[in-house]
Amino acid sequence: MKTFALAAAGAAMLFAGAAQSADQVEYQIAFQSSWTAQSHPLDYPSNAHHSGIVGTAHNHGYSLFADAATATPGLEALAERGAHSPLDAEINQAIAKGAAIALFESGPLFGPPGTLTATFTTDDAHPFVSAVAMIAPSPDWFTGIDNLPLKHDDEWVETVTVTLFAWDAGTDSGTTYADADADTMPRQNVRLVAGQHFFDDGGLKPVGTATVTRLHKQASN
Ligand SMILES: [Ca+2]
Repeated sequence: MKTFALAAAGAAMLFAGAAQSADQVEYQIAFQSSWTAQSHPLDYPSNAHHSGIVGTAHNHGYSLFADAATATPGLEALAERGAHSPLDAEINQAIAKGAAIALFESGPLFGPPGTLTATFTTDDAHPFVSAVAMIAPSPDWFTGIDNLPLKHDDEWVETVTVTLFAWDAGTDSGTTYADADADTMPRQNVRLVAGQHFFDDGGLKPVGTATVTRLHKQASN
C-alpha cells in the first residue's frame, strides 16, 4: 500500500485562527482507495489517479457537497480537473464566516490502491467533517464524505470508518473516464454515478473507505 504523507506529496495544510486550545481536538482523515482495474474493469484508465483531498471541519449549516444539490464552482473544478482552487477559497470564505474552522488538503495518489491522508483541528462549534477527491481521469466524478458527525452523545468520536462511493458533480456530460470535456449547462444535481463503471450485480461498488481517527497529544512534562 502506498501512503502519501503530506510532506512527501508537497501538500499544504492550513489551520484557521489561533493556537490550539483546550477545547480543540485533532483528527487524521484517511481516504483508502480500492478503485482498481480488478474491482472496476469497465474502461479502467491506464493513468488512474486521485486528486488530493480537499476538506473542512464545519458546523451543521455548511455543506461541501450534498446529494441532489448543485455543485459550487469549486466542486466543479475539483471533480473535473482535480483543482484545489477555487474550492479552497470557498472553504476559506466559510471559515471567515465562522461556518468552518479548518481547510485541509493532501497531495494526489497515482495508481490506486493507496491512501491519502491529512490532519485537521476542530472544536465544539464545528463537529462535522466533509472532504472530496477527484476520481481521475473522469468527466466530473469524485468521491467524498458529506457531513460526517464527529460527536456522539456529546463525546468526540475516537474513530469512524465510512464507505466511499463515486459521485457525479452534474457539471460535465461525459459518460466514461476519458471522454472529452462536455460542459453540462445548466448544471444537473450532484448524484451518485449512474453508469455501469460503479455498479455490479450487488449494486453500487464502493471505491474505498474513509477513516477519521482522533489524535491525542503526547503528555508533556
Ligand atoms: Ca463543467
